[in-house]
Amino acid sequence: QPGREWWRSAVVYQVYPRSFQDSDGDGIGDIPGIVSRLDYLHDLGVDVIWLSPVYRSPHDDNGYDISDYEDIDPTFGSLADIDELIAQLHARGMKLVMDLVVNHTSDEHAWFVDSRSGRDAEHADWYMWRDPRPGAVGGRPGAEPNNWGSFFSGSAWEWEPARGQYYLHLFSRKQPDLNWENPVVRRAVYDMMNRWLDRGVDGFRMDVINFISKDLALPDGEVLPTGFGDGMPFFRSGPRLQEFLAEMKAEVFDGREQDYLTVGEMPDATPELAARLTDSRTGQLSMIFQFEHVGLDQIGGKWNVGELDLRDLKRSFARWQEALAEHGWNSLYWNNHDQPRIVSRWGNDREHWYASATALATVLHLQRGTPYVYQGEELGMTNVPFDDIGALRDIESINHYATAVDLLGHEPEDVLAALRAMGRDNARTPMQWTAEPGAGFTSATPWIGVNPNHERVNAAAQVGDPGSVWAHYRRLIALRHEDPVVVQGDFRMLLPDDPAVFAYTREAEGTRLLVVANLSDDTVECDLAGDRLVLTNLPEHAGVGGRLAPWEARIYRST
Ligand code: ISL
Repeated sequence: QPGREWWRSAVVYQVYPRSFQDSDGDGIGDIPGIVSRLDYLHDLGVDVIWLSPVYRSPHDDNGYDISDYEDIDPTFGSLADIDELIAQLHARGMKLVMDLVVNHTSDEHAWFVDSRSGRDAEHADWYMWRDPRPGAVGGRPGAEPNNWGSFFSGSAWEWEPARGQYYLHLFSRKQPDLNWENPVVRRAVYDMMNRWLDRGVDGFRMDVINFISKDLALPDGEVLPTGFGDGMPFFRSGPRLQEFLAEMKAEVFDGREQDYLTVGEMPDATPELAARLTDSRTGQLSMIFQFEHVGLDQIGGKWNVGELDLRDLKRSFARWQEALAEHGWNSLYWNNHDQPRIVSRWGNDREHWYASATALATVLHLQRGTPYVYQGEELGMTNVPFDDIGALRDIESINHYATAVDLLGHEPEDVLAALRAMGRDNARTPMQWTAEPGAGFTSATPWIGVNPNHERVNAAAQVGDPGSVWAHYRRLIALRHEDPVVVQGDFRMLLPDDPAVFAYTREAEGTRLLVVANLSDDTVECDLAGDRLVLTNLPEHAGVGGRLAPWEARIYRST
C-alpha cells in the first residue's frame, strides 16, 4: 500500500520538551513552545518528531517516571495542546512519535499507590513484589531479595512496610518496575497505547523495552565496585521479550490502516536479537536503539571514559549494517537525552568544531537505516563546562556523585570530570536559539543553566548560512529524501584498518555512493574518489585530490 513503511525513508528529530522552547515564562519548555518552532523543524527537513515524555509526572527522572499515561503534565500543557501539536505536524506532512515508558511507572501512579497499600489490593500483583531474603529481617540492610544495584545508585529494592515486602526498581525508587508476567498489566498497557494511536500519534519509542521480561528466579549478580550486583544478565532481553512484543503488535498495531514507527530502546541488545525483532517478514518492531557504538569508549562502566579507537567504531557499525542488511533495519544515532554531545565526545569542539560536527553527521546519515537527530545536534551544540555539582539536575549524575564521593571516597574533581565527559545533563541544557541571555529558550531563569557558548553556537547565527552545521544537516536530510540509494542501497565498509578514514559505499541498481571522511585532526592521504562530488563539508578543499583535510567529508556519486 502507499505510505507503508514510511519510516524507512524518514529522518527523526528528538525533542526533549523541558529544554526545547518555553512559551509561558516558567523556565521550562512546553508543548505550545514546540508548536511555535515547527517551521524551523520543517525547514530543516525532518519528517518525524520523537517527543520525550510529556505525561503527568513528579519529574524525579524528568518525565520517565509517569503518574498518569492518559494526561499531559501541566508543566508541558494539556491534552488540547498535544492535539494541536499533532494537527500542526500533520498539516505539514510530519508525524509524531511518543515516548512509551512501560517497564516502570512513577510510584505516584494510581496503580502503584494501590499496589503498595496491601497484599489484597486490586493492583497487588501489578509490580515486582518480593519477600525479604529467607531468615533476614525486612527493611534491614542485606535483607533485600537479591543484590542488584539500581541504574541510579543504591539497591534496586525498596522496602514497603504496609506489605512487608520489597519492590523492584531498576531505576530510581520512584520508578517501580511493572510486573509484565501479569496479563492484566499487559492489557492495561495495550489499551493505553491504542488510545494514543486513536488520538493520532504515529508511533512509539519504547523506553528500555528489553527489560520487561525478567528471569523470575532473580538470581544475585556479579558484584561490582559499588558493592551491588549486576542484574543486567537477568533482566535484559529476557525469556518472554519477543512473546510480549508479538502480543503487543497483535493487540495494538495489527489490523490498523496506517503503518506506525516503533523503535525499542534496548541496552546491550545483540545484532542477532535486532535481526529477529526487525525482520520485515516476521518481526515485531520497525527498529531498535542499540548501544554498542556508544559504549566503545567506556572501559569498565559509564564513568570510566577512554579514547575511542576509530577502527572499533567502524567494526561495530559494519557489524550492525551487515547483520540487518537482508531483512532487518537499523536506527542511526549519535545523540539523545542520555548521551554526551557527539562533537565534544568524538569530534573536536575546539579547533575543528564545524568540520568535526559535519563530518560525524555525514558518516552517520549516509548509512542504511533511519537517522535520528537530537535537538541542538544540528547546530553543533557541545558538552557543558559544569564546574560544580550544584549546576547538575540529572538524578543519575547527582546520585552517582553522592555515592562516589561520600561512600567510596573518590576525589570530587575526578568525579566531576567524569560527569563533564559522560553526564546526561550535557544533552539537556536549553536549545540554543539565539545569543540572548536565555538563548531564546526562555525569558525567565531556565530550569538548568544555558551553555555559555550559546553566544556563538545558536540557530539565529546558522539558519540561512550555507556554511553552517545546520545547513549541512539540512543537505544530508535532503539527500536522503532525493536519492533512493541512500535509503535502499547496499552498504560496504572500506579501509576497515585505517585509523583515521571512515569510508564506505552504498550501492543500488548501478548507482554507487562513496562516503569518505577524515575523522582526525591531521591531514591524511587518501585517493578514494568517485565520478561526481555531490556533497562536502569543506567546499574550499574539494579540488584537492589524494588528500583529505582534518575532518573533511565527501560524498561522491558514480553511475
Ligand atoms: O545506558 C544504560 C545501561 O546500559 C542506562 O543508563 C539505561 O538503561 C538507559 O540509558 C535507559 O534510558 C532510558 O530509561 C531511563 C531514563 O532515565 C532514560 O532517560 C531513558 O532514555 C529510565 O526510564
